[in-house]
Amino acid sequence: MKIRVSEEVSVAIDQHQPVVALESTVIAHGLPYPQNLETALKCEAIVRESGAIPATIAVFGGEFCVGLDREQLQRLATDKNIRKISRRDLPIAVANKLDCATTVATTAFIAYRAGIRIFATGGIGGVHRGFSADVSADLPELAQTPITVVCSGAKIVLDLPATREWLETHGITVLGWQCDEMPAFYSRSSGLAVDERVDSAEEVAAIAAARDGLDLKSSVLVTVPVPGEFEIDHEELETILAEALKLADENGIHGKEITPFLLAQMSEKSGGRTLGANIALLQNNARVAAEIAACSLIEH
Ligand code: PSU
Ligand code: MN
Repeated sequence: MKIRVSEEVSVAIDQHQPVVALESTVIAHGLPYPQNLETALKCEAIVRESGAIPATIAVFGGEFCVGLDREQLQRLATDKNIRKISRRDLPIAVANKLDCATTVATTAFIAYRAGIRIFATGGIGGVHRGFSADVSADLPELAQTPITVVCSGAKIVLDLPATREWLETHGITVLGWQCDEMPAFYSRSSGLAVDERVDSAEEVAAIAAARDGLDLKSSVLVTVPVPGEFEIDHEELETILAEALKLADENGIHGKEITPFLLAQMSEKSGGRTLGANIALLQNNARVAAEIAACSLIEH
């Protein structure tokens, strides 16, 4: 498999410096312009300030790219023809030389094969509400990729209890970053337990190292609550989400369009507060991931 790794990221990987992978679907399809570009740049800057090298991942002309330049980030943020790809789309993207944004599934796939072991995102995909046959390919990818994924749980538009059960059944270790409950994306609690609370990056690094020692192939999911000042009350959110779900149903929106549609609707209906929460949690997760990356290398 050919992966185009930027000079900076390539050197960092070779020299065993801490590297954090970042995804691109959130840029192309998860946030509006210009906040998407600003957030992508800010997350990279935060990773650097926290002592690691950022490696944003996308596909250009069918080539897997790890570590993007400003022009590539700009294209992801503005070009309406960027395709959102999951695992099933990988052969199409390569054969047809497409320009694509990578989801959690495909970012994890490429990051792992490039030699990166830590990845930060906002919220993973999961089991959808109402139509439980719609299960994001993020979940099986996490079950078969031994990396550490830092997120704020699964996106609130999903069936969180069903998603939590799926993670358990498939052996994905769910850690709570300084919390005892799995966060619910825009809200800090979900009522769903994590497998273990962790209070430091060292604890996460030790658990991931033990996973490798056991030759387990599943991800360690580090779930980090949205910073308190950006949290959105759960009940208020459910009201907004119910309206958005109804609208999606009326408009026949499904498949890979559903998540971006619901995120945009909620932002509109909350006067931009869900967008603010999403940006805050993305930045915070990038910081936590960089801290974990920095001490993971000492562990090895
Ligand atoms: N985190 C965010 N916003 C996003 C995503 C994550 O804060 O838009 C993206 C991720 O790329 C994730 C995808 O893989 O949403 C899930 O999409 P789906 O439900 O169609 O599998
Ligand atoms: Mn789906």
